[in-house]
Parts: sequence; structure tokens; C-alpha cells
Amino acid sequence: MRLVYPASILFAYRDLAALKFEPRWRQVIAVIKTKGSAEMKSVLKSLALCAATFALVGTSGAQERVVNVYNWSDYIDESILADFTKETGIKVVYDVFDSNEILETKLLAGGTGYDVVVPSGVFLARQIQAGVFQPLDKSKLPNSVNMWDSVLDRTATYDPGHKYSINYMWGTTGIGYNTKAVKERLGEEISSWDVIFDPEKLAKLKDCGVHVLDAPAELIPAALNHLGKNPDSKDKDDIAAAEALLEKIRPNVQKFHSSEYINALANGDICVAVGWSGDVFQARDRAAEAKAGVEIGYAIPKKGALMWFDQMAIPADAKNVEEAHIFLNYIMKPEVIAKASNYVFYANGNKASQPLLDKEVTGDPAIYPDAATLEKLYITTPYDARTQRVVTRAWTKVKTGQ
Ligand code: SPD
Repeated sequence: MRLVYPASILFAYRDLAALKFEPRWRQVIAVIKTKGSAEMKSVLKSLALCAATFALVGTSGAQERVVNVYNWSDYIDESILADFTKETGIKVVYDVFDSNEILETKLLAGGTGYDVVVPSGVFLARQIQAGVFQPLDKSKLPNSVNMWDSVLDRTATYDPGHKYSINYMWGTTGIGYNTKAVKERLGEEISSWDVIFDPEKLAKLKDCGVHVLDAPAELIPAALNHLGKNPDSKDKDDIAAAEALLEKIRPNVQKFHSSEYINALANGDICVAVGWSGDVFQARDRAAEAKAGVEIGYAIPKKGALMWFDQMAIPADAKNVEEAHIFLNYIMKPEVIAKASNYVFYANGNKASQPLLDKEVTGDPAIYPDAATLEKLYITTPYDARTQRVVTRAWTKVKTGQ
């Protein structure tokens, strides 16, 4: 049990302790100890006991409740974190990443210091197998009733029975672009992967800047999809074919990076990015706010795009498990997750939040896909360890040429 003591008592103790160490008082204490009467010595003893008691109580009482969260960058309205602390008294220490591979390396090494992490479903699935997470205590997550059956059905592929995770957001991987710059160079808007995977087309955009996600588990499937192959293929010849295609585009890619493209698109520093749906919409908003004439579009290519799910989970070695559950339960409040979706332009898996979403969000088929858009989306499953090694080697070659 945690004891919480009023601040005035803690400050009194702090002052007492400070006095004790002042040289003048140290002398007084020494004199009482050697020459003082029995009564004076007894008063001193009581004071010392008092100070020791306050020290103990002070330490446990002042201990701050905290939850350490590791989430994707540009993925929350930070007022949600402040509101959480206001409502629960639990401080949020919030760090960000922009790659599943980075998160996975940390999780597999252990001792991350995080209490809540947010891998994508495909990565979560194999991390569950590796024993990286602890089962959720559902009795502490009453807001789970708000979750959405159709999203639960899909995410069960990665976490059967949702023993370890809850959905945070979901989205697609497509193409963000500067509408004017692309039209000037290609004479048309973007509607297919050709613009990325046809080296002649991509070469026409090189001068205005091209970024591609540093995400092999998404780019290899996209290349396979473009080649008319199964995007979820684990066949090494298929992966070699995707690698060969990706190597051809490298000379026209300014950067493989998974978060810089938001501002780069918004500022007009690049004109095309293979990126995540909500991030491109955030770029569109930032561009509109800047009023510099940059207009951003997002295309889900007509032959298909990846649909992914980001899941919140608690590492097996998390220190603040109680606080992590309180945080997850808070995120599942309809008004909280609606606020997050309205801010980051990603769909969420919380059915009860849907009426609270802005029309701009629910009405956009690139965020909440309609039946026709849904038809075009594919999902992927985890690579086994051997295939993962092939993919990692292929990706290094794509990026570095070696
Ligand atoms: N800025 C937030 C981006 C979240 C992207 N999630 C990645 C999903 C990858 N499959």
C-alpha cells in the first residue's frame, strides 16, 4: 500500500533534516550528546526518531506514480497525456520511435524501461512468440467493451484472443505527394505504384525530392504487389525479385526515412513520399497552416496497399504494470481515442468513439476505407527468422548498394 502524506509534513521533515546538517546545529547536537541532561538527551532522541519516521514515510509517500510509454512519433495529441495525469495523478514519460525494427531490437534485448509499447501487428505476433509481453489483466480494462468487432477480428490474426494487446490505431501505407509539383512533372495525379517502381517515372520526380519509408516489411510487399506477386510471399526468389526492383529506384530516392517526410512534404522540400496515411494527412494540414501554396494528396494505389494495425502491449519486464493498465484503459475511453484520431488522422479500433470523430476523418475513405477501398488493401504475416535474415540483407543492399 502506498501512503500519501500532505506536502506540509514532508516539507517540515525536509527542513528538519537540513537543519541537522548545518554545522551550527551539528555543534549543538554534539554538546547535548556529551554534556546535556537526561531530559535533553531524551528530547534529542525523540527528534531523531521523528526525523527517521518522516524519512521513511516521506520516501514512500512522495514516490511519484509513473508510466513509461514508447509510441510512434506524431501519433498523439499531447493534451491527452496531460489530461491523463490530471485525472489519475500518474505522470507519463513519453518516448517516440519511427520504426518497428528499432522497437523490436529493444524489446528482444529486454530491460527497455517501458511499460507500454506499440508494435504493429505483424511484429507483435512474433514478439509474443518470443515471450516479450505479459498477458493483460482484463479485469483492469473495463473499457475493452468499447472495442470494435471488425477490427478485433483482423487483429486476432496477430494476437489470438487479444491476450496481450489492444488496438491503438490502424492505417495504410501509400503515396503522399505534392499535387502541383507532381502534375507539372508527370501531367497527372498519382494513382498507382508505377510512379515509384517505374524508374523512368520516378526519375522525373528526382529533382523535386523523393522519400521512402525505411520499412523493409512494407516496401518488399509493395514491390511484390506491383510485380503482380503475393505481397505476403516468403519465397526467396520473390524476395530477390522485389529487391532487384527496389535497387533500381535507389538512385532517385533522396532518403529512406520514416518520419522526416511529414515536414519535408509540408514545407515543399520533397514532392513524393512512400508513407503512412495519417502522417501524410498531418503533412497536408501543416502545409495548409503554413499557407505557402503547398498542397498534399495521398494515394492508395489502385493495385493495392498494405493495411496495418498498431497494438498497445505491456513488456514482460515492465515495472509499472498497474499504471500501464490504467493508461491502456484510459486510451480506450471513447472521447480520448476520438481526440487522438481527430488529431493524427488515423482510424482507431474503438467502436464507441466513432460518433465522436470529425466528419473529415470518418468521411475520408483513405482513413476509414469504404468497401471499394477495402477491396484493394492487403495484410501481411510475420517473416520467420530465416526469411527475416534474407529480407534484412536485401534491404541493406537496397539502401546502400552493398
Ligand atoms: N506517425 C505514426 C506512424 C504510425 C505508423 N505505424 C506503422 C505501421 C507500420 N506497419
